[in-house]
Formats: sequence, structure tokens, C-alpha cells
Amino acid sequence: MPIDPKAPYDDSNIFAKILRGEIPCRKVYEDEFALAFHDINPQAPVHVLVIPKGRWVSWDDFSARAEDDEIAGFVRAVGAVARAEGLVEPGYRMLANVGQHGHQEVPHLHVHLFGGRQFYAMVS
Ligand code: D5M
Repeated sequence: MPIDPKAPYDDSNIFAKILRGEIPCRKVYEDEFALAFHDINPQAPVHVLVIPKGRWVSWDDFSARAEDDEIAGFVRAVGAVARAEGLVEPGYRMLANVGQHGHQEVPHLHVHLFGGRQFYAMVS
């Protein structure tokens, strides 16, 4: 079910539990601002999620209200993960689903990184 994008941050969401170490993840990267781990339901040979450490529901509230150093740190972390996973050549896809029409299911901001195969125009 897509999330309600206007709902307040829910500390019981699955990525909050991963950040608190309450449930495991296959971690690939961590720094002051971000944690990255393999998606449990991979859609490509490489499918990694990068999440900020702050309590942000989606790209919408993060981009509107996060401090500049947090935004910069997160954006740099996404790039660092792509490089660490060897995705830069020959390339990769990144996306963040937002709200109901974006079909965001987990109410903690996450950027998907997909790599390891050719992607084509998005159709659905
Ligand atoms: O995508 C949410 C993504 O989160 C979806 O690709 C599955 C993934 N997911 C859900 N639970 C886990 C755990 N526990 N570990 C790793 N990945 C997980 P969305 O953009 O919200 O539709």
C-alpha cells in the first residue's frame, strides 16, 4: 500500500528499525548522514537503497526542511554508494518514490540505486 505522504514520521517503520539496529540489513555503506543496504526484493543485479539517518518521510519533507549539511551529506552518500558498488561505468538508475502516485511503500525517505543491467524508458 502506498503511504500517506502527509502523515507524521512513524518511528515503527521498517527502515527506522534498521537504523536502530533492531532488524538486520545487508549493509553496503554507512556514514554520518546515510545508511545503504541491499533491497530485500531486488529488481536488478544490483539494487541498493540509500536512506538518510534523519526522520524524514519522503523527498518532499527532506528537500523542504532538512538542514543544508544533511542534504549535502545525503546526496554525497548516494554518489559514494554508486561508486563503491561499481555502478558509474557503464551507468545506473536512481529514483525515489514519493507518496501515493509515486507508489512509495516505506515511509522513510529512500533512494533506489539500480545497476548491473541495461535500463530502458520507464513505462509504469
Ligand atoms: O520501496 C520500498 C523498498 O523497500 C522495496 O523495494 C522493498 C524494500 N524493503 C522493504 N523491506 C525491506 C527490508 N527489511 N530490507 C531491505 N529492503 C526492504 P518503495 O520505494 O517504498 O516502493
